[in-house]
Amino acid sequence: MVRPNEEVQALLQEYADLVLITGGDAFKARAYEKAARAIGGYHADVSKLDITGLLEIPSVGRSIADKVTQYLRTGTMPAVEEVRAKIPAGVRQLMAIPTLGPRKALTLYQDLHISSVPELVDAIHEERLRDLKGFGPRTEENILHGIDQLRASGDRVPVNVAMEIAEEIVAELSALSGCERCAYAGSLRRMRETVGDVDILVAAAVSAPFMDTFVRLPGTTEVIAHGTKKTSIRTAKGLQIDLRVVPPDSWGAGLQYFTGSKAHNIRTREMAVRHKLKLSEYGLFHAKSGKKIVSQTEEEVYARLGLPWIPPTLREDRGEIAAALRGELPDLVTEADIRGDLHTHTDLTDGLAPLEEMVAAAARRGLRYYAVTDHAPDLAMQRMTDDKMLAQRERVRALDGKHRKMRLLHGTELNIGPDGTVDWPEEFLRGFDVCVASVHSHFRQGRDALTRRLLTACENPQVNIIGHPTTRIIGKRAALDVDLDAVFAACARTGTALEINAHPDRLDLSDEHILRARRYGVKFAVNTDAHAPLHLDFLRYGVGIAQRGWLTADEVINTWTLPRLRRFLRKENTATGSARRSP
Ligand code: DGT
Ligand code: CA
Ligand code: CA
Ligand code: ZN
Repeated sequence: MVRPNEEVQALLQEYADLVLITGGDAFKARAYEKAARAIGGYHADVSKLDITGLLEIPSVGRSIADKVTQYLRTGTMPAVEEVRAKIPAGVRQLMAIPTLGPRKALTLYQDLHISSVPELVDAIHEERLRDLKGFGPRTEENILHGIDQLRASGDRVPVNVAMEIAEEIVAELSALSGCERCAYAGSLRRMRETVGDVDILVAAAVSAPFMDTFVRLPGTTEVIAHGTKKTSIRTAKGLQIDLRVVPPDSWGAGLQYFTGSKAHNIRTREMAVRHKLKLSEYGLFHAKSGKKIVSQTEEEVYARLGLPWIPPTLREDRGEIAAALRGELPDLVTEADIRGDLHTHTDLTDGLAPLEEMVAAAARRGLRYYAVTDHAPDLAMQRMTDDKMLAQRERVRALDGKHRKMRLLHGTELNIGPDGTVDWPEEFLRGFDVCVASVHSHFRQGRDALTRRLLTACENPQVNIIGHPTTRIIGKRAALDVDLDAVFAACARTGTALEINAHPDRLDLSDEHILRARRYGVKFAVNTDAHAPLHLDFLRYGVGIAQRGWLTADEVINTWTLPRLRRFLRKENTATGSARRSP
């Protein structure tokens, strides 16, 4: 079930890690890392490409293409095996700890023979790291914090990984005869940012054919339980999938029950009790007589409890029942509401595809506007210059209008420097249609400095959107330690939008931060931050998180018409609205 592209990506990424950890050439490691990402994001199945086809993938040169061919033919990549043999697997795990890079991991292994996370924790508690060069009490604290984060994300998988597998299985099971309904439920249907296990529900009179097909799916590596009501399997990546088959008549009650969350279900069950009813996965029953009242659809179940249907993304017991009772459920933003993407990259910086390809892919998705926002020069490794940026602008302008229904905006992703200033002077910035500004360095300045830094960016009349505002990488890097309430207030006051970065590794802002920010009247932008055409598909996860933050379309600037968006981008009628962008 894993795409060959992802297999190859993981292998090349591992190779890059191993090169770094063995003190190898950093340039070489970067080349492999780039190729890994390029292959992971490539539209065609690599296992169907010959050497010429492979060489057409950006960042893939002869030597990498040869290694990939070898792997696809034989199932192993000798270069990887060779370095693997030199380094225990546990040392690679050390590298995965946030804040602990390959160099430190190698030092720990060579000097203290530490080759696993538990060994590292022991060594810290015994203060054995103190004598190493470059390790102080602060480093220890950071490492322990990093280990906590790693554990907190535990065995949960990113929502997109779970979604791809779930959709394949739903398609397989839906094709079987006797399948009346089939859907995924649980945290995946609620679009949580990570998923513990996938829950799939089928409505059918006879369950055996579904259970049997399920355990025989090519991605199944372990059968945990095989029953008539519930069967659980594990995939190669360790993800558990539960399949439940319910009688067709119980579909609505089953879907409501297995969608959860548990906390939401406790509320609905309590409401049932107050109505002298009993709610289970089989239906809503009279408490006394046991007579079934409704069970076929979710709508019926909610209606009989005196509630409108509640969208799954709201079912977290965060006030949705009370809002529903008052008739005040938000009219949630949907993927169809999104008219444009305001944060995307091309191969002019670290994107994988040329401008024309990105734009064509966006047009195919039916977007009405699309902003190209490559990295600004202070992110030194991207080697941006004024001339390159202006030349790109010419290309964007020339391309604008070629896709009948979609307009192009030229923008940039600025770097918010340690003092809050950005890459270019105001005059140069005025030439852009839209500026995203993000923190890409100096993550640990301390709370006051970081807060001031973000406030300064908001006050900048040319900054329209704060990109991935907390810079967290799920399971890898913690959110910035910053006074978010001050930032939210500043965004509202200055007409600066907060990004909801849709990349499944980021989903930044998170749902909880969105809930807090919206109380300040902040506007949001749900952006993909696409570095390849395939990444445009991440939009759905950004919209999922926006829904979990209770957002309506009106609060999301990229659902607006282009004229309304352009007025917002001028930052007029706000505290900093003095300097206008050129028309
Ligand atoms: P996850 O898998 O940790 O990401 O979160 P969920 O919400 O998918 O949780 P899961 O898979 O344990 O259970 C699926 C749904 O089943 C859950 O959202 C609500 C429903 N459920 C209701 N009551 C219970 C209960 O007592 N035990 C379990 N296991 N599930 C329950
Ligand atoms: Ca689940
Ligand atoms: Ca489950
Ligand atoms: Zn960025």
